[in-house]
Amino acid sequence: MTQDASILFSPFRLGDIDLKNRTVMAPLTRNRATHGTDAPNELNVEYYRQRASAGLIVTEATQISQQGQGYIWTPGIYTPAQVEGWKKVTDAVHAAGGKIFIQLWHVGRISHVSLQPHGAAPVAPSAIRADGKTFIASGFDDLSEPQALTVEEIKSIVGDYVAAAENAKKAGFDGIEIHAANGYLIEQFLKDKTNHRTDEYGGSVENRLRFALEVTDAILTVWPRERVGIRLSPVSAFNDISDSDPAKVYFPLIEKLSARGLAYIHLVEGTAGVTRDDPPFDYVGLRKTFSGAYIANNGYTRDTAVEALDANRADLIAFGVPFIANPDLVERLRRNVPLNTPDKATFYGGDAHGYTDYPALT
Ligand code: 8OZ
Repeated sequence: MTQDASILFSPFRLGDIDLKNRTVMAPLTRNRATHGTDAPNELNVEYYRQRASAGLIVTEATQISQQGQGYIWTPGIYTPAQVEGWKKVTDAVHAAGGKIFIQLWHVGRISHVSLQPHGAAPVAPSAIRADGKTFIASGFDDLSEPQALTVEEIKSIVGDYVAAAENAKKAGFDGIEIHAANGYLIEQFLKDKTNHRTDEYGGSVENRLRFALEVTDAILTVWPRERVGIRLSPVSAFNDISDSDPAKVYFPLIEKLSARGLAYIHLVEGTAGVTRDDPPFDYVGLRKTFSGAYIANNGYTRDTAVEALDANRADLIAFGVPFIANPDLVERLRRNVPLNTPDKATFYGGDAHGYTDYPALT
């Protein structure tokens, strides 16, 4: 039986941008920026150019400062060389008819002293070490013990987001995705396992939302609301994080983001690559609470994507791993033909192998 999948290939107006189809290339960390400068290079240009048939590309998570970095060879957007590198990426994607948002990232406690300015401790809402490892020059090592941010330091990080947002404009991006998911800094403020503060940034839900909303409002001083989205993962356990009552945090957050008129919320449903429905969460309710578009992510296939769009549970579907292995994913989904097999060994770091050499259909 052939399913009518046409909805997946139908156009969609996101904010004030016309997307040519309902697929989104999810943000994917690949650790292939230029060693030493963390600037995008010609290989990265080719990788994104190959994938420009997505309705929207969201770039790999991109640090707003050196302090915001947690893994080696991830790109930044805080130096002129990085802006120049990204400009080549956006030019290539636009020339190929695509649209591209940059995902702005601060890892908070998910980092290592060897990646931090002057070997300092990583920063976090509270001085609680994450149980986990990161990828540094010498291989995998334990995440470092973070130091709790002062209020002054929090304000300074908000300033780093503004500078990064301005750089993103110079680099020619179509918009910004705020990375507030997967256990990184913004989520560390949102969730109570990682936020034990007793000042205005911790304790009550209102206080735990404060940092996310300050970052959002700061970015909205640089970009129009139609060009700003946010990625969230209410129940994700990735990076040793949890909240005792996620609905109590995420419904008020979405109400506030909706009032600001953001273009979209991008939901990691469940824990990326692990589970979609454990624990359960009312994503449909969240979608109804929000005025803008809803991008669904995590383990969608052609069939489940079409099903979610047909049932009006999502406006757009973000595919991650399938876009790693299939530069022409959209065409393969359209023709309903087999996908290339992803090679996990080449996901993080390395060269063109497993990056730009996955074959397209002929
Ligand atoms: C996998 C490896 C490193 C980083 C995320 C930025 O989960 C990431 C990431 C994923 O959002």
